[in-house]
Amino acid sequence: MGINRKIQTLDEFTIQQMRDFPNATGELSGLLRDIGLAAKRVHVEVNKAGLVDILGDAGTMNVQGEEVKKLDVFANNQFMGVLQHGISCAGIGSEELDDIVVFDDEISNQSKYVCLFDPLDGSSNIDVNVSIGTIFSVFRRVSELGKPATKEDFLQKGINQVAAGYVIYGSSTMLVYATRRGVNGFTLDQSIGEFTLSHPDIKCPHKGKIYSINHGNFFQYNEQVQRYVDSCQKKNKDNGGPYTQRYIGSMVADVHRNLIKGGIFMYPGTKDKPNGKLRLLYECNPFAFIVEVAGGLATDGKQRILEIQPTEIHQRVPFFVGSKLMMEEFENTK
Ligand code: AHM
Repeated sequence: MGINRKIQTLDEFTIQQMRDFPNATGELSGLLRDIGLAAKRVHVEVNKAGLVDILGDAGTMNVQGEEVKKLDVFANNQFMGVLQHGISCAGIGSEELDDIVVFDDEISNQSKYVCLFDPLDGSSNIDVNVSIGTIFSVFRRVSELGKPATKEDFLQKGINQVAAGYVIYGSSTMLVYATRRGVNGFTLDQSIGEFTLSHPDIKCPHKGKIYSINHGNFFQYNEQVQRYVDSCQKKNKDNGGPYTQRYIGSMVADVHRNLIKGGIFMYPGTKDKPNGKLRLLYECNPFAFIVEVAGGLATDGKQRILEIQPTEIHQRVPFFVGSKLMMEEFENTK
């Protein structure tokens, strides 16, 4: 994968892609533009987080019973705000909100898409200056156009995603998104305030040398996971090991690195929490889609993430995602 020197902005790129489809309405380009705008606003706040009183707790718990940080609230409001005021989204689901929000107005009811997002993933890392991110997922509605969106629009299998992506607020800010046609990465050029195409047509290497897992929970994992983690630490004739362990604890950064360099990321269930920690709709589905389009695989340890029929918007699943051959090594570990 080369770095593209010819500058193409996110808008130019999505419009160019749209031109290949004579019947395209431009709604998806509009939605991605809205997401890009919210991401730029969050980028600004993340970068000055150490300077202003935006760190620390907002003093409330989110629906998962976790502490909500102030930047989480800000990011949630930004993404919800741009999508509500845009013309491409009929409603949203957010990790931070109890329930879906349907934008029940004349224009939004005509919109083809709904969007699910985790506005600021890895928020426990905010106050220690570690990369954090936004994750999003876009579905075409199954409900009737012209009427308000319904819960069924959000409770679709991941395989139905039209687009999915993430923004990483790291050493630079990047927006990466996938459609069925490919995965492309855009780096924020601060001099012009635009995301510009820097990583065209990202492919996940079939094999890598990185495994990412919270080792602290090792004895809480099932035997298959324990054996696989053991094997990652050993050399055998096939694996070219031992592998390198890398775990930031900020999923966007961990999966982004493994997507580019090759690797496997695991957040298994534990004895106490058999479904793990990560949410199917806001975290696992979008990353499963992105990594699969890039040539990798994603499962819950038993079945493909993208085939899971969600039953509720905040459900959690164990998550294994990464390079194809490493995922197969894991699946073949008994
Ligand atoms: P958050 O929703 O509180 O931000 O938690 C999600 C994050 C992921 O980014 C990361 O992969 C995981 O939690 C790390 O969890 P743990 O500290 O249990 O390993």
